[in-house]
Amino acid sequence: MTDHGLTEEQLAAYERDGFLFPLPLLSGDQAGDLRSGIEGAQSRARDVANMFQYTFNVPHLVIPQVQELVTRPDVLDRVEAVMGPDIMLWAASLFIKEANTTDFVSWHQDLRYWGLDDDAHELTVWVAVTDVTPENGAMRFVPGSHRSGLVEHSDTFSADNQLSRGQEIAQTVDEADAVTVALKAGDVSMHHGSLFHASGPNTTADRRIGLAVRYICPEMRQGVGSVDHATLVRGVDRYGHFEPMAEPTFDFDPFRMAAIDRMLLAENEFFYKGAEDKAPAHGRRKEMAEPANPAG
Ligand SMILES: O=C(O)CCC(=O)C(=O)O
Repeated sequence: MTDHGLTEEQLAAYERDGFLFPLPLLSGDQAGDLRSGIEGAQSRARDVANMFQYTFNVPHLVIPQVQELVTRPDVLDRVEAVMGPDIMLWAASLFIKEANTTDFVSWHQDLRYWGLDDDAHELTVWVAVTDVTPENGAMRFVPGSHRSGLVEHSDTFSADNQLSRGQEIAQTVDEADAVTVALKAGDVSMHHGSLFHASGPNTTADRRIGLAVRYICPEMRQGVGSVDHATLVRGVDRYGHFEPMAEPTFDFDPFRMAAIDRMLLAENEFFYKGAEDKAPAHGRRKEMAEPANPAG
């Protein structure tokens, strides 16, 4: 074990493949508490005008339980093993595949539409809030594809694609090489921002819930948008390239909402560059359908 939470072998595997899984984080009971916390917040959000989308797009900024999770020392130790001691939280989002639905995520590279200038200094920790299986829409990763650089994507804006632009890699992806990221509830995977990855629909009777958390190093810059937001969660920011965001003190803290709205609208500049007419009013990802029974 390095003194930062990954073994030398794990670190070498991450560098070689562009991902790592499964890594244990929460017990089954703790994952169950997290699921209840998220679903409880989503139920409360349904009673407040326009709040539902925030639980998908910025769960860490509206649900204190999620904020606590994404700043846990044992999560940051693993991020530090890859990226070094200075870490900023750039974004988090919930990817929920409702039971028996066709929603999917096409083959893509995360960094394609994020405007960030350098792919060596960003990674995702993806937390399995429920069990994740090939049947309920587990991610698939192509080992080593993070070394391709950023490749061309085409936008489909397909209704059941969960990505903001329905973007998909424009070249053939060799799916035969892909690895299925099955995880127990409470486990995490880590992946590089240039990794080719995708996920299929949920053909089971329960929801699949994943929390994707994006960390960057302070030296990164926003190269497309005029302003970007990220909050120092460990170490020192010697650059000041990003505006910080305040932690929520309680669910949907109204004093925080105006700042969140400004951030989401600013993000449209890079998420929707070249497709400005498709940018949603609340920014970032497209509007997600509310489940008929969010707790079920
Ligand atoms: O949760 C999923 O199915 C896809 C998530 C994803 O593409 C990501 O976290 O980068």
